[in-house]
Amino acid sequence: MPAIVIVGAQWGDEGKGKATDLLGDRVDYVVKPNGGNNAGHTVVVHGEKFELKLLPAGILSPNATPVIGNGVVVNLDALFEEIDALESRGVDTSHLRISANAHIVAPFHQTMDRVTERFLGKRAIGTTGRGIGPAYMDKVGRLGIRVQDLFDESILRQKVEGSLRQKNGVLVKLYNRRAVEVEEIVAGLLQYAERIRPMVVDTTEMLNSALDRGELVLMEGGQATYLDVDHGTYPFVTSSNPTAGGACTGSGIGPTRIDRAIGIVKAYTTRVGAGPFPTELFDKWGEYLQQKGHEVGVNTGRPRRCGWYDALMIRHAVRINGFTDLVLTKLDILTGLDEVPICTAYEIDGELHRDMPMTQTEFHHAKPVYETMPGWSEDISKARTFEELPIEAQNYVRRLEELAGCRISAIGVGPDREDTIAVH
Ligand code: 2SA
Ligand code: GDP
Ligand code: MG
Repeated sequence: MPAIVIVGAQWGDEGKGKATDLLGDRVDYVVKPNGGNNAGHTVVVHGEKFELKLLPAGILSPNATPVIGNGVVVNLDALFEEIDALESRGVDTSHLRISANAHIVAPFHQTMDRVTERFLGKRAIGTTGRGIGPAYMDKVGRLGIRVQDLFDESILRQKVEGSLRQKNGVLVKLYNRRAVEVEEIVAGLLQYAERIRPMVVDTTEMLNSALDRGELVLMEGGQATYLDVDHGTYPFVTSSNPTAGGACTGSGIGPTRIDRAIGIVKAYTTRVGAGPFPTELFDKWGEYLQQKGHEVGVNTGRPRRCGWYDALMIRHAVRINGFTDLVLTKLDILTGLDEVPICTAYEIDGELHRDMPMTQTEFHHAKPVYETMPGWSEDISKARTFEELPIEAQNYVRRLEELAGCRISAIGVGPDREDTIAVH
């Protein structure tokens, strides 16, 4: 059996957690390949709501092994807080496995994240403040601390010293902060060493052996295509590669073993944090989507910016990720609109563009050009087949499919596991 990748096709919060949870019963492993506790997935299982941050949504599927891959950055306080909270609700987390090569987000990464954002002022990225960027900077800068370093105190101390030498200079001189003590950090990290030890394995070996045995591995990308540090709206992005290719490096599964790449697409668009957003709405319709869609950040509680569906972004995401199919979520939120606008082109400095522009400057100047489709008013939340949808909703989905150049294989009509239409 092959591997499957799930990727957000917009700016995140498309409902990847629900899609993963839905497939969870049919897969043997659910791997998180990138990101950290900046993610936020809300999964509703038979009316019970779970909010996951660092852990893969697969933690809720008793038959699947959840895995934190090598590409993830792990905040140990956040990890155990989340594990304890789930255990107290009766969720068994004992099957969680963590890559020895995953990097650690130390408290000083969080400090660096927050002071950098403050320093940037109006140019701030609007990060989640979880230290994700600075942890990835240390990884790429070869100053990072890895999970395996928790088992070698002398190496851990050397690494913390190395990382802090550089950071304390910046913190003290540039930001007028007190220096961070090496021993305080080392002690803080070491307190988790014995608790994490049984969970730490060579995850790449474990996953590839599972694939050899014919088992099914699902990779659950964090964040989304337009938050990708290479393909997103740079610099308003996260510091990892949430696109399908990133799932390979973040898990150690080669591209030839992946058989399906599923793009998760919301029936409209949302974004948290700063950065360009051509279809953003500042009128009552933005407010309507925000309220009706409950568009609030799972992690930080920030209201999400809302706008209409952007077909150019999705078509480009289909290409970058090589999507085999799309899951369209939150179609139910559009119920009750007389007309549903779809952005099918941009006007940029007086010129019409039917594809994503090459530069960020152009994207910042892009004004959406809409076509409108007739809306529907019937409640669709109980629909379980495509044919049960009102004809206007069917036409909207078909039009999105045509514009994306990729088939829509499932449609979300509500937050619960069951509120899904499989399209045949
Ligand atoms: P960071 O913290 O360095 O990754 O922030 C950089 C940008 O990436 C965005 N980002 C996100 N966007 C949407 N959802 C995310 N997760 C949470 C959720 C967000 C929350 O699922 O609701 O609770 O606010 C997420 N994580 C990172 C971020 O907004 C910056 O634009
Ligand atoms: P993720 O980060 O991509 O996993 O998405 P989030 O969990 O941050 O945000 C998606 C939100 O939409 C969650 O609150 C889900 O419960 C909810 N959701 C997912 N699919 C649907 C759907 O089809 N309809 C409705 N109404 N809500 C949905
Ligand atoms: Mg989310």
